[in-house]
Amino acid sequence: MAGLSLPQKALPPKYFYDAKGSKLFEKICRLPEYYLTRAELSLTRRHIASIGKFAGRGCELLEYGSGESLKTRLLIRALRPKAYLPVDISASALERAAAQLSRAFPWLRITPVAADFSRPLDLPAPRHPRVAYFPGSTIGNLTPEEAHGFLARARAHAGRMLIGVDLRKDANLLHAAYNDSRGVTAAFNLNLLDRINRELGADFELRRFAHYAFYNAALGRIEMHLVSLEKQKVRIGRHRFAFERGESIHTENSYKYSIEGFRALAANAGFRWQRSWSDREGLFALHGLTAAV
Ligand code: AVI
Repeated sequence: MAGLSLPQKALPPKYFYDAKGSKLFEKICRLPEYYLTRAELSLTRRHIASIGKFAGRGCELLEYGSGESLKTRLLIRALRPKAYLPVDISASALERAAAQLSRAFPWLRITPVAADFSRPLDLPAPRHPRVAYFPGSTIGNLTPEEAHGFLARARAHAGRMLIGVDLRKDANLLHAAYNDSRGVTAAFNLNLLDRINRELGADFELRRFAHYAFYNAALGRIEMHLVSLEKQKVRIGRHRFAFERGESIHTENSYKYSIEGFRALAANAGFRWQRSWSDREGLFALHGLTAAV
């Protein structure tokens, strides 16, 4: 309600991920235009030995996100962690991931934590050095201030961190990744309204809104919006919201960082940048950080 009452209506992107939204996101990751997942997977495969060396074998692996991905599996195989703690806001995604991973790695102690990692977390005390893993460039969905807060909190959870971040690049490539030809990203964006209808008793008509995504070069971010195609009123429970034709709800930012830009962000939050690994095309980076003393 607060977000929809702002002059520029806005909703936090973490609400995309109900069961349907999480499924749609998995579909996005397999789209030909969405290079992020493939680039991160290929850099992880390419550099797994040196990534493993940086993280250290026998650690506790804390992953922000549900982690059923191939990247997580590669890392688990390379690190042989003593424990694996996936943290995710979506209980359904967390359950699925934990079940699949315990089948693949029966020797692994898995402690799922259902929580919103954009807030302070209550984690079990570590028994071994803890390494935090935050793949997928999800940090890009936070504002730089939120990203600073997140990293500062993560510093208290783990002495080392592996963090996947999308690099700055040609705007056309970025544009295509967030405006895929099959309309999956549009469905992912619009599901937010459907979710509000289902869970909060609202009457958004999805055909009266359109997905809109563009690269804001000045701020180094993709912005996703839902644009009202006509002047209309929408009811959510007892509340009413008016939309002008062309007015939008800002639903997501996806910040892109140069290596230097990310290094500065990490340093301000108390992490020392040690090194980064990249895919052959230089699209995506995985950064290795250590907590500064
Ligand atoms: C999860 N996150 C990193 C994705 C991104 O690229 O910002 C979410 C997404 N939004 C549209 N497509 C994918």
